[in-house]
Amino acid sequence: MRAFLNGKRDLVQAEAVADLIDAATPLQARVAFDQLEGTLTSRITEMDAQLLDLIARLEASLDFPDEGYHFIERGETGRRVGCVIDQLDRLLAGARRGRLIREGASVVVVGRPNVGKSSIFNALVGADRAIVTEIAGTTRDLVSERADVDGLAVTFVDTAGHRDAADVVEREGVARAMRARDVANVLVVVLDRSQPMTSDDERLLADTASQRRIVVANKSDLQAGCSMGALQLQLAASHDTDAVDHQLITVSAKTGAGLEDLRRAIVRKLTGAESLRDEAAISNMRHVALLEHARASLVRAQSAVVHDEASEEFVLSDLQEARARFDEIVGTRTSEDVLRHIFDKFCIGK
Ligand SMILES: Nc1nc2c(ncn2[C@@H]2O[C@H](COP(=O)(O)OP(=O)(O)OP(=O)(O)O)[C@@H](O)[C@H]2O)c(=O)[nH]1
Ligand SMILES: [Mg+2]
Repeated sequence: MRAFLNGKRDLVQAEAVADLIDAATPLQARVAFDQLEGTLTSRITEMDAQLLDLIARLEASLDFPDEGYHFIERGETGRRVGCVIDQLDRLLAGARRGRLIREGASVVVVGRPNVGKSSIFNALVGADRAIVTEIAGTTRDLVSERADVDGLAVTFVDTAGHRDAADVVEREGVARAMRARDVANVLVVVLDRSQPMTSDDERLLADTASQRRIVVANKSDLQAGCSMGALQLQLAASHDTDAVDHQLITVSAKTGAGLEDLRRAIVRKLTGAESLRDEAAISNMRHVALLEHARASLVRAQSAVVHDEASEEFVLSDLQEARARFDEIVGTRTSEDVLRHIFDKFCIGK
C-alpha cells in the first residue's frame, strides 16, 4: 500500500502482489507475475494515450469552430475508436483464459454403456480411479477427480452410461449424468468405434450438439465396426452451425494411442488457444468489469460518430468516460472504499 501511495507501484501491480501470494498453481503465479511486471498496465497506457490524442483533436475542433479547419475527420475518429475497441477485445478474450486459470474447469465424460468412458477418464486423470469391467452399466454414480492439464486445474467427471435403464440405481445414475452434462465446461462424448453406431449414440450426439464438446472414437486398437467417414457425416448432421466442431478424435484407452491428442483438444476447447502460456491473461474480475465498461463507452462513441447522430460533445464525454475507467484500473482515480477493499486482502502475518 505504501508503494502504491508513493507512486512506486500502480494499483494493478499492487493487486498482482496479492494474487502472487494467493497463487495455488504455477500458472496462476505466472499470470500474477506478468501483471506485476506491468503487462496489463502497459496495454492500458497505450490505449489511454490513443484516446488522449483523439480527445485533444476533438476538443481543438470544438474550440475553433470558425477556422473552417477540422483537426480530425469523422471517419478518422470512428476508425481510431474502433482500433481501441479491438485492443480491448483482445484483452477481454484473455480474460476468459484468466478466469479459467483462477477457477479451473470441469470436463465431463459421457457416452452409452461400455464404450470405455471410465477407461478414458482413468487415463486422463492418471489413476485407476473408476471401476472398469466388461459389464455394461458398471459406472452408476458420478466419479470425479482433479488433475493438472497444462497448468489448468481441471475436474474430470466420469458418468453412468447413457441408456434407458430398468434398474432404479442405474436410472438415478443416468439422471445424475445428465445434470453433470448440463454444467460441464467441456463434454467428452465417447463412441465405440469397434461397434456400429446405435440410436443411443445418435440421440446423445443430437442432445449435446449445442454444447462445447469433443467427440472421441474409442477402441481404435480393435477392428472398426463403423467407418470414420460415416461417423464424420453423423457428426456434421448433428451440428447446424459450428463448422469447426466436427472434429473427431480417435483413441484407444487400452494402448494409450491418441490420448495426448485428446488432452490437447481439451485445452484448446477450454481456452480457445493452443496453449495457455502464450498470451497475457487477466485474472482479476475488477479489471474485467472496468474494461467492459470502457468498451461500452467506446462503442457508444463509435456509433454516434458513424451514424453522425450526436455532436462532438457527446462523443467527447464517452471517450472521457472510457479514460476514467482506465484510470480506475491503474489506480489514479480509484475511490477510497475500493482501495481499502483491495488492501484489506493483504493480511500477511495477521
Ligand atoms: N480393446 C479395447 N477395449 C477397451 C478400450 N477401452 C475400454 N475397453 C474395454 O471396454 C470395457 C468397458 O470399459 P469401461 O471403461 O468400463 O466402459 P464405460 O463406458 O465406463 O462403461 P459403463 O460404466 O458401463 O457405462 C472394458 O472391458 C474395457 O477394458 C479400448 O480402447 N480398447
Ligand atoms: Mg464406466
